[in-house]
Amino acid sequence: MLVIFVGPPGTGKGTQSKRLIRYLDAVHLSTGDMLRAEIEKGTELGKKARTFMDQGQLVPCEIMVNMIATRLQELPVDANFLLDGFPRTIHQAEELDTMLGEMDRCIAHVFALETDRDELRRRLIERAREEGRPDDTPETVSRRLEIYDAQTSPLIEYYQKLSLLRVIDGMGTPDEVFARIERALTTDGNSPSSSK
Ligand code: B4P
Repeated sequence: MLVIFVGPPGTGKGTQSKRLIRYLDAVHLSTGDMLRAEIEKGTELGKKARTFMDQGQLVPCEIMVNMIATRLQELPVDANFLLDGFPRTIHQAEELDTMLGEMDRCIAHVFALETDRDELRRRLIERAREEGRPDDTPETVSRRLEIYDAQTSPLIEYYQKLSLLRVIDGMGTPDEVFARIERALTTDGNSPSSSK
């Protein structure tokens, strides 16, 4: 099974992904985590990505598509996997469709996590206080939300047209949000291990 999380920064994609990979026994592919690991290691890719991330910009698509393509090639053919933070543009979604077609895999669900803007800002400012992420400053958060609206939110309609979209209310505690995701999976008739 392949599951994708879409949503604005701070909506809980990473938080819910960690729960869902345990539930589905899936591999977690988080592009944000991959980029932060490259920055931590001081690679050329990390240095380049950092200049975009620190300003709240998306990292160029060719970098992200190559990164995901490499990871997908490394996965066992029948692995359940969860994409967290990819795709973030229509171009990335189309590239993903091509990659999956070549692998003879298809997307089972796209979960769109919806959260109020005030709550998103509150969570990210809180995370800035706790973790000191350089892209969580108030100015950068505003920029990231603008970029989400302009470049990522069109994915909602893209996946709606493909009948893959499941809208999940992202308000409430992480456990409450996860209970909604679990319900959406089970009401669809899919058990965690079905539909490769
Ligand atoms: P990501 O790492 O994907 O970061 P995110 O969108 O900020 O976080 P997420 O929605 O996962 O929030 P989280 O669960 O952590 O991306 C970072 C950057 O990498 C991007 O801005 C971009 O520059 C670059 N990038 C990544 N992928 C890319 C791509 N495909 N193309 C181009 N560029 C790309 O939650 C946030 C906080 O809220 C946490 O502190 C959490 O504890 C808290 N929280 C979560 N759920 C909560 C709840 N229900 N109640 C209270 N708090 C909650």
